[in-house]
Amino acid sequence: MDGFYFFIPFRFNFGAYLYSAKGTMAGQNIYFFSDFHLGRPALHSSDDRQQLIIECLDRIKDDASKIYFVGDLFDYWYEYKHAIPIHFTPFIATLYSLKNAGIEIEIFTGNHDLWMFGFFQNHLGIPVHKDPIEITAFGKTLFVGHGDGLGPGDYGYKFIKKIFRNSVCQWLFSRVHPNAAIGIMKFFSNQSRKVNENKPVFIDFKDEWLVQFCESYHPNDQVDYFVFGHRHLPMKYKLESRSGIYFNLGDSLYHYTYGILTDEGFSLEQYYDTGTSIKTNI
Ligand SMILES: [Mn+2]
Repeated sequence: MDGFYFFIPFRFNFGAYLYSAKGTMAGQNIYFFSDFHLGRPALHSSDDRQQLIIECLDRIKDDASKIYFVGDLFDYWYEYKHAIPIHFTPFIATLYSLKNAGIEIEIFTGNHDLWMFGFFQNHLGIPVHKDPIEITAFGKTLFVGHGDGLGPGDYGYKFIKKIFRNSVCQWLFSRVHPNAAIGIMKFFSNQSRKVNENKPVFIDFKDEWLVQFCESYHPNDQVDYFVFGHRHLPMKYKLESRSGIYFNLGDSLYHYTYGILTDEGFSLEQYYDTGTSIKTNI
């Protein structure tokens, strides 16, 4: 037994030595991704994009303490009591290994994947947020959410969201066999290949609903960074009628961008060059 007690601290110390020797101390930084829309073909096929995302997560994991996935990870998602869509298995396996590597993960639902009923929480131990939250880290306050249904306009979607969140509608949909239900969702997702109409168009910051939401957000509430997805356009906008900066995380359809919070503040990065740039007023 003496040997046993001696062996455990020795292993821990040796492990710490190995980590510092490699220069890969446990990560501190907090990462934010949104709008993968897995299942939908865009600049690349969904499977190729899934692979690019997984490679990016593999590169950042050593300096990450936490990763927020800020909505629309899946172009379609429906989970049954005993079944989930199979097409995102590599990404879901990656979430599992990131969790096992000690990285905290939290997911927000988006307007495409709001039907998350417990799979991520119960089988992967990942909290799922359906509404925006405030985060405090590195002395900064962040207001983080997908961004759907915030600000003026978007009335059609705001109505649909009520139906989608209705438990009777969800119960009815659950009676449809997964081969049919997921098959139909996959079919419609693939339709976007024909039109390529989903590429977002930017006109002016003043016309951006999420900018308007941030500008009018409780002026006395301290928020340093507003962080949203949904718009599919990477943006950094210094607010004019209150303090704080609005960031949009962009997407992994056409921009391949993410946000990172370090002790130096929040910034947007691109992990795969598509020749696009971040829209900003600073
Ligand atoms: Mn989206």
